[in-house]
Amino acid sequence: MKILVTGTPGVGKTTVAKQLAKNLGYQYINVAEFAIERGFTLRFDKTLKTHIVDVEKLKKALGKTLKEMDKVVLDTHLVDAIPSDCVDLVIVLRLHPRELESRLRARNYPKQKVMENVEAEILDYVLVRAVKKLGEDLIYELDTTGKTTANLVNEIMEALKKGKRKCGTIDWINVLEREGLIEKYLVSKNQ
Ligand code: DAT
Repeated sequence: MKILVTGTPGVGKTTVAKQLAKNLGYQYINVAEFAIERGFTLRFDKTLKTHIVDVEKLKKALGKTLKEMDKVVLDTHLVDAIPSDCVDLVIVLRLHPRELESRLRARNYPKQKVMENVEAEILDYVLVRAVKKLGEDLIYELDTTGKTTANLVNEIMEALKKGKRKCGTIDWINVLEREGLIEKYLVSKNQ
């Protein structure tokens, strides 16, 4: 079984993926580290303080590595770098945009990077990429808001055991509208 844990940066992928791998006795691959260690980066974006990854090179190398592995948990927001025939289950972690914003601020991310990631979470960006690239049938989408890592890992183990899949159940736009927060996040800064 090969499990991908994905989601917008800051939702808790690394924390959950490491604990899940530990509980299952699986190997763990942090795809960002894998890419940097092998030099699959094109440049460093100083404004966003982030490495721009050569997705095609990374995908090829990951494909090779994953073919030789059986029990592994992978962690990345770069769904496009995952070869489609190489994973059996895709966990898409979601987080309330307000909580995501405060976590990314706490990480001292540049303001632009915080807002881009919060908008991506609101607009289901990673989920949509995962559906398109890997297929809805592999996806288990999980709202992490207010849940502990232990809770989340238990829920994933349960989904694994029962073969449960879940996709398209989270609608942040609706939630933000109800909470009166939609304009804070989605109204153009020029208005
Ligand atoms: P990601 O790998 O998606 O970027 P992370 O695992 O590095 O995310 O976690 C981002 C931050 O959030 C980090 O400071 C730890 C914290 N965090 C992770 N899971 C959490 C949880 N279930 N509840 C509260 N905080 C959590």
